[in-house]
Amino acid sequence: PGPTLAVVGATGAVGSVMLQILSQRADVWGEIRLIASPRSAGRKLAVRGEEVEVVALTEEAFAGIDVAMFDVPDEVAARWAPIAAAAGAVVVDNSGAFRMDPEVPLVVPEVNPHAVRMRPRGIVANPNCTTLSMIVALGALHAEFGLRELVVSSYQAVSGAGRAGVDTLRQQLSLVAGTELGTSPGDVRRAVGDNTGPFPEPVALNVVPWAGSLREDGWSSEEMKVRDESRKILGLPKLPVAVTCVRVPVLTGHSLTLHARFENDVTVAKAREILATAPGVVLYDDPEAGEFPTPADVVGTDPTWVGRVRRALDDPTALELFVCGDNLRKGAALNTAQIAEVVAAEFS
Ligand code: 2RA
Repeated sequence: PGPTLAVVGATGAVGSVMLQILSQRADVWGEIRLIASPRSAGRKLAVRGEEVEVVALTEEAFAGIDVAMFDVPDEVAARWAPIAAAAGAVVVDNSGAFRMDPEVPLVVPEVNPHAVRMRPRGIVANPNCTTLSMIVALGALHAEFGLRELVVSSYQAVSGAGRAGVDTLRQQLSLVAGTELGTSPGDVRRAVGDNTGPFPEPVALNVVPWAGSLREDGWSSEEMKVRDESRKILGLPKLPVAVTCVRVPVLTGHSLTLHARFENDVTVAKAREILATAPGVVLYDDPEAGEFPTPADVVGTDPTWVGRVRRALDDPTALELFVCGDNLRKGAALNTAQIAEVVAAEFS
């Protein structure tokens, strides 16, 4: 049998997608153990067509585990990932707790798979979903053209904020559907009430230029993550990156517009060739036919979708792109599973 795998946080929004992904991909695992908070212990969840009982998160739960995936809040990962690593597991962590630790590699298998092996703490980090929704396409272009500057705007789905984000949008939509709301200042806000869930403003019939928490000088934590993580994954520690993160009324599927400036002049033909052949990327770009990716069409799929590829009007070294991907799959569970599979290959 293959190495043993623990899924920590099996009952959460990403954990549920992880169980689907583990059931769909080529099975490289021996035992799969499902771990969650004591509250969820005893529940039975389906993985690989079998019902598996969830066990409580304790030190003993990691006995005999080779690889442990973590899909839990930052503070839970910060406490428990080192415990799992000390018990002998290689941890693949999807929280923000270790991503910028210099002793923890931040890995996207299509971009920097070799980094997996440099893990002195026994922990490998999975990037944030917003970074992940663009980085495979961007990494492919960087490998050919040499990235010099990046300007990003995100259009982030509510499931990035977990089950609470999804519940909030659904509830708000039910309050505004079929009304005349959205025609006078503040009418949507009054209709949905003060409880805006994990978002600072109503998200139904709206866009909210905010994700995460406040950092220095007015930047949001999400914006800093996109910048810091892109630099680390691409190995470009000084890359100039400007980011604005925006939440939109989409359930699942993060989209981003990119302005990427490269070392030399670029052509759209070459960029299209790269994107059409890069593993994990689908080029879907035919403006004459009105074809470009949208979150409603790409939700539930694995690739990074790219459309609207143009050369910048005023800079022959820059490209403009629209990218779109499932923030719960490639943006979280799928990339974690891919990293874990790279680690699993070390056991054979
Ligand atoms: C979000 N990126 O979309 C965050 C979650 N990791 O809110």
